[in-house]
Amino acid sequence: MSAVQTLWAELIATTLADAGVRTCVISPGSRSTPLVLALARVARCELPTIIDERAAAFFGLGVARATGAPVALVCTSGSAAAHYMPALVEASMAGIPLIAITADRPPELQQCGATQTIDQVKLYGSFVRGTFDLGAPVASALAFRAARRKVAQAIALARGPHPGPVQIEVPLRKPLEAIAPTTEEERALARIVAEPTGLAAPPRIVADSHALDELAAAIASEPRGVIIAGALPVSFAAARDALFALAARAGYPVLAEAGSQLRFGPRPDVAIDYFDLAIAAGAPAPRLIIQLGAEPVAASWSTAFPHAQRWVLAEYDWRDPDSSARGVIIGDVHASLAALVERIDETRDREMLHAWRALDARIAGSLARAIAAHPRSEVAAMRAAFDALPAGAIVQLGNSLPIRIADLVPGGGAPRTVITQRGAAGIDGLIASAAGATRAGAPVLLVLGDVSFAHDLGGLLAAREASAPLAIVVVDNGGGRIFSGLPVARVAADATFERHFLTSPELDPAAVATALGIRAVTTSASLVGDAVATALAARGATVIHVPVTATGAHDVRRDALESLATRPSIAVNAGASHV
Ligand SMILES: Cc1ncc(C[n+]2csc(CCOP(=O)(O)OP(=O)(O)O)c2C)c(N)n1
Ligand SMILES: [Mg+2]
Repeated sequence: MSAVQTLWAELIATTLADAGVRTCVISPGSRSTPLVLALARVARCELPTIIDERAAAFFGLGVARATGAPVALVCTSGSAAAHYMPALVEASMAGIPLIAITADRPPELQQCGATQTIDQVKLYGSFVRGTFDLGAPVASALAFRAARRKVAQAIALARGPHPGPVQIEVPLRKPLEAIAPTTEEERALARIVAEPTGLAAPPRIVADSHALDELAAAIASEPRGVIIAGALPVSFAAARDALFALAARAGYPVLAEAGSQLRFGPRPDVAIDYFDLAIAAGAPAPRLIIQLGAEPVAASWSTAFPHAQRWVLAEYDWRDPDSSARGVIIGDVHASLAALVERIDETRDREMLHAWRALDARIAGSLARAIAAHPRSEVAAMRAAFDALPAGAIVQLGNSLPIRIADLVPGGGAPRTVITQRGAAGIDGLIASAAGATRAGAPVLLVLGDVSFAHDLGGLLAAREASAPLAIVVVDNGGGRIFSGLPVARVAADATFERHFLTSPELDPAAVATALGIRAVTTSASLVGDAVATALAARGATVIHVPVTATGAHDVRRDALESLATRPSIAVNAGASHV
């Protein structure tokens, strides 16, 4: 029996490691046996192992998102590979380098009714940057070098310039178990396996300097501007100084969401903490907007400032949901910001910045009062959880209300890495991906809703692979309460709304976690801080179930705005917004 396939698998394992893959998430199966044995033998990657491929892929997504490094996934043939899809969709939309390695039956077992055999080539359609089909192992030097080149090429493509997932399709034959080289031909192939992988650094897109000149000129002639930042990758923290320097020079308020990596940590006095409420309360309208990151989640944003000239800075993709941008400047955003700082002078007109900041300060007061009046709301729970974070902890925010409510936590303070899932904005895979984020080496706090928790029960098994403390705070408001703020809540019959939209899972998260051997506690919004502090000091995962009121998030927002409106000075700002 030949050792060619064993060497082929070893070549794949060494190339992954040479090209910067440090984590390879394994799901069990037979067809992938040569790959798994080779990865274990080569021992250059961590090999977290997760039964459910869907959770495995979300786990890998979390590792890649938190570390910025490419992460591989290995599964067997058949429907196993299809379970990677949701995480690959998110990875595609959010630009996360995931390498889906799908083991397959060889060509002679395709299209003949062989078991566990489906058409896997290009299974992920347009959601991968590319598919690299290695073909069945061939005992030739060229075939071996081509396989190494394809793996390296796949990883380079996943890393940039438009990062995202790729598929490596690996047909394998029985016997699948490892065989040692014995012939001279096999020893020659083994020497090829031992060769180093050629360097393949992904290229970087640099913005067009004329476009930056034009934007700089627009900023220089417009003192009434704002910078708005939606969700941005963890690596964007490196661009903070450049962004704040630009804002300070231009005199533009910075409206930064929690997921932008700009909201927490030291920052100059251009930051606006509560811009959603500020807009709703009639903040002065900017005439120029610089927009970065994912589309903002703030309720007031989508209809705000339709007449402003809007410029988008984006790493590699077109981001203009309104199809109204004056300019979309694609390229390394950090470099673009630094280039803009150099191109503009310090403005003396800070009228608008002062107006926004004055309004923001008043909102801080009214919000504090509204939260005090609703101590069992999601907002109170979120603030308490943030207050308990140890230095260096990572926060992951679930979609729906948690990501919105995090914007009601005061900004500044200690720097925080905030992970969000805003590529496709799904409520799926949040537990598994937060467990993956622990592989960055810091404790992770995940805050998610009760429906989102129910959606990822399989992720609780993946949470066993957490390598740092993981606190999973389930904000239980009895269903998907984001829908209560949508028009459907008013037009649908109560029973229809409850059954088809609210979908309260009616389960006890602590009991579910306990059944799976995960530590769990149920506590109140006011005491959640203690539970978070304890969980983030302990090994492994803890589920923290926090029952809150059903309408708290909406109550706090409404009360904060109402108490603002009763103050006379708001009229000044409201008037100014129509200038
Ligand atoms: C995978 C996926 N399925 C469905 C949705 C639609 N969706 C958005 S929010 C939501 C309800 C979330 O409820 P919960 O997690 O309890 O958060 P809450 O609204 O109460 O804050 C649903 C079903 C989605 N975004 N992603
Ligand atoms: Mg809920």
